Formats: sequence, C-alpha cells, structure tokens
Amino acid sequence: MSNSLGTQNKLNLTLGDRTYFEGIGPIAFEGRESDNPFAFKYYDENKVVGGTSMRDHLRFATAYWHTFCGNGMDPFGAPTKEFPWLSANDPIQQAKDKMDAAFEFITKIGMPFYCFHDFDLIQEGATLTESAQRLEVISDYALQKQRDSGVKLLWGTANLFSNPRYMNGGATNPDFEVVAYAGAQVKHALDITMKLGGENYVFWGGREGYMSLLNTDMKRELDHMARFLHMAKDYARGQGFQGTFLIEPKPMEPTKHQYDFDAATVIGFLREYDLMEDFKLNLEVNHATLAQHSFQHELEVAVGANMLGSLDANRGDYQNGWDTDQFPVNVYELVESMIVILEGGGIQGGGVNFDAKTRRNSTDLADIFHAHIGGMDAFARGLLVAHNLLENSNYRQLRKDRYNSFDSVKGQEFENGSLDLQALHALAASNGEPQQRSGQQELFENIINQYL
Ligand code: XUL
Ligand code: CO
Repeated sequence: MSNSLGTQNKLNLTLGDRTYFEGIGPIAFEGRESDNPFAFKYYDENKVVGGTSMRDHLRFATAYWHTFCGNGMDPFGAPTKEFPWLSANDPIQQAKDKMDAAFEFITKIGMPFYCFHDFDLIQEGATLTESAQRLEVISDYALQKQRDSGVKLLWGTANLFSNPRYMNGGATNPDFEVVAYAGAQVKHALDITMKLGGENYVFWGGREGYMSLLNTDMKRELDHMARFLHMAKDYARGQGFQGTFLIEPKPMEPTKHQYDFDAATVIGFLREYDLMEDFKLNLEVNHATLAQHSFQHELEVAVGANMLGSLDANRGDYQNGWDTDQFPVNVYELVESMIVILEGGGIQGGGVNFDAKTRRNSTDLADIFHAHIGGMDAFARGLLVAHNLLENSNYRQLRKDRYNSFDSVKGQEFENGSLDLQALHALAASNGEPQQRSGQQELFENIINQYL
C-alpha cells in the first residue's frame, strides 16, 4: 500500500497518444484500513449485497461536462484549471484529446458508464450541418473507445441552454424558429445516443421556464413542451430506441422558475400530457434542496409513482441557495436515500451519475480522482448500511406498526373504499377520543446511527 502518487501502478493501456493522468493507476478496493488515497475503502464492485453486485446496484457514471469540460470559470473570474486535453485549437483534435482523457479517467476509476450533452463531446459548429458532421466524427471515435474499454453510455442529452439562441427557452421558446432549431438539435443528440447504445435519454429543461410571467403565456409554453417531448419520443421509438426517457426536475437556475420544478410537478405534467409510459425521472440531490425538499423526499415521490429512473449525485451547501454541485460526502443522508431506493426496488434502468464538480481552487488533476473516489465510497457505504439496516434492524416493522390500525376490519374497509363518511362518523362517535400514539422520530433516527 502506498499513499504517494509516484509509486502507484502505471496503467498498461494505450489510450490515444498520451497519458493525461500520469502516475495514477487503476483504482482498486483496499478496504477501510487502507491509507492509500487512491484506493476505495468501501466500493468493492464485485461485492454482492442482497443478491446484486455493488457495481450493478449503483451503476456509476462520470459526467462529461463537469469532469472534462469544467475549467473553474465562474461569474467572478477566469478559468483556473488548465486541462491539458483542451489545449488543441482544432475542435476535432481537441474533442479527440478530451475523449482520450475521459476514457483514461473512466477506465482507471472503474466506472461502467458515462453521460454527456452533445456539445460536451465537441464544440458546436457554426451551422446545424457542421455541428452534425462534428457529432458524427466524435461519436465514431466514442464508439471505438466504448468497444475497446467496455464502458457504456448511461444517457445522452442535448444542451438547449448555453447557446444565446436559447435565451428565451428551447422547446418553450416563444419563437417557433428556435423551437424548430431545438428539435433539430435533439434529433442529432438522439441519433448519437442511439448509435452509442445509450440506455436512457435525458431532458433537463434549464431554460424551459420563465424570467417574468408578464411576457409569458405559460399554458401555451407547457403545451409546446409536451408536443416537443412527444415528437422526440415518437422519433426515437420509430428508430428502435428502447431506453427510458428521463426528465430531470429543477425548480430554478438559470430561469427564475423552471417548469420541471420538482418530482411531483413533473409527474403531474407527464400524466396530463400522456407521457407516463415512456418517461421516468432523473433526480438530482442539489435540485431537490433548491426546491426546498430533501433528496429522500424526491425519491419517495418518484418511487410512489413508479417513476424513479436515474440519479444525478451531488450535494448542495446548507448555507448557499444555489446549485453548488459538490461531490456527496454525507453518509447519514445517503443511508436515508438508499433506504428509499432499496425499498423501491432499486434504480430502474438508470444509474448514479456524478453531476458534481471539484471546487474552483481544486486545480490538480488528482483532485478529480479524490472527488470521485469519495463520492463512490460514500454511496457504497450508504448502500451497505441501508441494506444491513433493512435486513437486520426492526426498522421496517416499526414503520409498518405505525399503520397497524388500518389492518383492523374497519381500517381495511377504509382502505378498500367500502366505508363512507357517515360510517366514519359513526365509528368515531362510538370510539371517542383516539389515544395518543408517538411518532418515535428519535428512535427511528437512532437506528441509522447504530448501523453506520
Ligand atoms: C444542471 C444539470 C444538468 C443536467 C443535464 O443543473 O443538472 O447538467 O444534469 O443537462
Ligand atoms: Co444534473
């Protein structure tokens, strides 16, 4: 075991012309006794938990945009991170270098999946045709990389929020010409996602919302969004795509109000516009907290409607009100989340995508490894604790017991709809004042601490 970069094993793979993460070898599981910062303490991909390997429970993915494109620029300052893979001026060469670096990282960290926006892969061209040509070239390159490494695409998406043409929205833009352009871009993004065997396709509506209601016809924009989603779904299904379409809720930022506000709002929208069959939710931790919910709450809402599709893993900052996209570290909260996920039957076809970025002042390439190792270990530990707790503690029974009065004859009649309001009245009149029953919140909270 070692804790210095220099003595790590070198990776014996040829990944393009150069090695970007020099001196960092494949990250192995060494257990919690290891002091090696370049090793997993909890994530052991082959360890079987409740009949399924950790790898298959968690289905980790790297987010292309933060990890290989996020240069540390913020509204107050210039980029801080000089990624060597971004140094070429030619956009095709730059995209290939970036992909070499990406696959080097993904294979060394041992993630089975990655995720991208179209123009994370390669810079957008000056015209739609040029963009399509560039996407064709880089997706050919990606296909080869995927075949060589076994890494798979968890989901693709189109960036309908960065280009100034989308300042008033993509699918919900009041200008039909922009909506058409967005449609063309989604068609290309779907084409490359399908070509690369993407298992899902995501819509995050960053600018699908409003800055002011005064200039907005909300109902018309929502109708347009639904029409747009139907068109995208019909096109992809027509091409044989069998994956799940995912909507990623977020309440605001960059718009004042985003239409996909939270899980409950999106489920209502999908139901209203007859999209429940093909769509599920991609839930993100920091988006939940921006909506004044806990992540667990969003998970419960999705699981309850059989709509949990995938996760974007990160965390916010309790003192800040924006999307800080930090790597997850809080194991207690992750245990709470994993309880909901396990009780809901696991992540349905999606995975755990680290939509998280290292801090602006984390400028070493090694920091990218520390961040992902930490996030993967935190999730792995959350999984282990939640599974153990569900199997061995009285947690399930305690929660079930809170509702045992509904197992009585009358309680069952209430649940199956054979009691009316007069019958409830008669029951209450004969029973009198109900006895107090404690919610025992502190007892429940202590069980997690016990199993940590
Ligand atoms: C933005 C966000 C996006 C989506 C994909 O907050 O989470 O990166 O995950 O467009
Ligand atoms: Co996200």
